[in-house]
Amino acid sequence: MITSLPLIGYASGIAANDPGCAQGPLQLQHHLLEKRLFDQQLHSHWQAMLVPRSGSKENCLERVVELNTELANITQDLAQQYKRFAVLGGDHSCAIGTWSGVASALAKQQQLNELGLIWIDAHMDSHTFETTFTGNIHGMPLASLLGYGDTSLAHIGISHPKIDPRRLVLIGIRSFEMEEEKLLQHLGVRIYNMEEIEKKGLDAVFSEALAYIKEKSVRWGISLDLDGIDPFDAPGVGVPEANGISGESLCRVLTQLRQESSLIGVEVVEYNPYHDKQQKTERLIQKILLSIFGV
Ligand SMILES: [Mn+2]
Repeated sequence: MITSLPLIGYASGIAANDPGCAQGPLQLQHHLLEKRLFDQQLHSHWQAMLVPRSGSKENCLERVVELNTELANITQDLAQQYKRFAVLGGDHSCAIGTWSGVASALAKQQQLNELGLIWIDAHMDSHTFETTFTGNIHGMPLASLLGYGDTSLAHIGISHPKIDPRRLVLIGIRSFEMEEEKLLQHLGVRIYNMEEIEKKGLDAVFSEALAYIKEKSVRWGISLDLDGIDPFDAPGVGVPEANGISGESLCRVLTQLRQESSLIGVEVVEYNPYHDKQQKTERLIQKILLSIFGV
């Protein structure tokens, strides 16, 4: 039987400063991403396209919670059925829903705390409302998943922290605030910043990170913020940061995941088509999905 990869669009930018990324998954759908993948022998289908309720800045938190509760229900269902998935964003607040759903599924199978996560990003996304400078929730998903910050975010799905800090690695980091670093260092999270990647090479870093995650977790996932990639290769993001991971190298290391049966799912986020150049980022997203899920 041919299995088809469920694509879940998170068409929201309300948790970002630049809301243009809401258009990201809609653009991918409009440009027939699933057909392009099919041409390369990857079967996929749009399982859902999540759109936030309209509202104001004042009820943003409420709307982000609603949308992520919806997303968590979907990923919980898929994880329970051992179906791999790809969430396509939209701003990175979706990580709260994606991995809360998966953590809830694992909790039902007595595997709470067993979820591993590889987080590829230029930023640490580990602010809370107490530490944030911007108030943007897309800078907070990792703190929420670790059980910190606003409880309406941290308690989506189950009230327990979703990620054990010992089962988390960050790759590509190069822009963060002291408060975020302090939290992650205090928790003992393994962080591969760009300096280390430049020194050791992405292949070595990724292999090491993968081995670390696999050793400690029964099942695990990937959260890929496109701004982790160099803006030359992925210009279509809201918060570009110079000197990132090369798009080609990333696709190369991601092919390692094809054989990994314990990979639960992937999210690829922050695609902002308004900043894209010659559809570079759009094509890269397609290549990323093929690298991970292709034949
Ligand atoms: Mn991010």
